[in-house]
Amino acid sequence: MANNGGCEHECVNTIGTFYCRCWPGFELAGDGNTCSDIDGCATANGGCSDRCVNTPGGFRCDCPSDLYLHSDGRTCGKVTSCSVDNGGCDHECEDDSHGEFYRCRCRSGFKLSENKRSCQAIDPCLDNNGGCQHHCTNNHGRAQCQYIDECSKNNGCEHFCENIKGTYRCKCREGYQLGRDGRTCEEMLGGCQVGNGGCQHDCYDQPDGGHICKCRLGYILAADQMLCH
Ligand SMILES: [Ca+2]
Repeated sequence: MANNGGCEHECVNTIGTFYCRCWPGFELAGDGNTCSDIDGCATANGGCSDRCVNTPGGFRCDCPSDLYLHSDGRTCGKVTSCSVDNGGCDHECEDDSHGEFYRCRCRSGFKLSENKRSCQAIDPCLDNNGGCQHHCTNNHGRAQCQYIDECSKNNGCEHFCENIKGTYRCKCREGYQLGRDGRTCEEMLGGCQVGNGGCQHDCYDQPDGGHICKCRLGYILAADQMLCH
């Protein structure tokens, strides 16, 4: 129906006519079209033992910071012992030697949240790549290692590709260095390419990376191994 039948939320078709319906937590206003939030805190404080907070379409109970919300979502309780609601702990609850609440603990692979009650999974891959050589995936709190050879797919390396922990890097042949893009290889300038290697006449690059100067016929190399006389 055009314009949703004028209904703010839902328009329900019936035989020959229609009516408006609101989402849960809202009620239809007297005009039969608009919906307004039901104040869940208006009746009996929403059943909350302490603070009731009305929200659009719902409401929730809040507790002062030194109390915790019972699993019923209504009652605030002071934690005195693990025997009550597991001390409000998600996983393990520890009493002290007098049988009074001491602290919550989480099973391995989980850590205690800021509220000191609930436990949240630790991503095992954040710690030393989960011990994986290559890719680590968080499988419900356990590290799952995957071998992915990034070098086997197109990686953009100009010369070589080296597969390393969790990723890869490009490498270049001897005499070349990796460009700033981490992919291309640039020839390393040196030897005879820079200022003729300091030679007055001829310069010869050597396989060991060095270079030597030689003089043209009729000249001999000076003691500095560069000038000719
Ligand atoms: Ca409400």
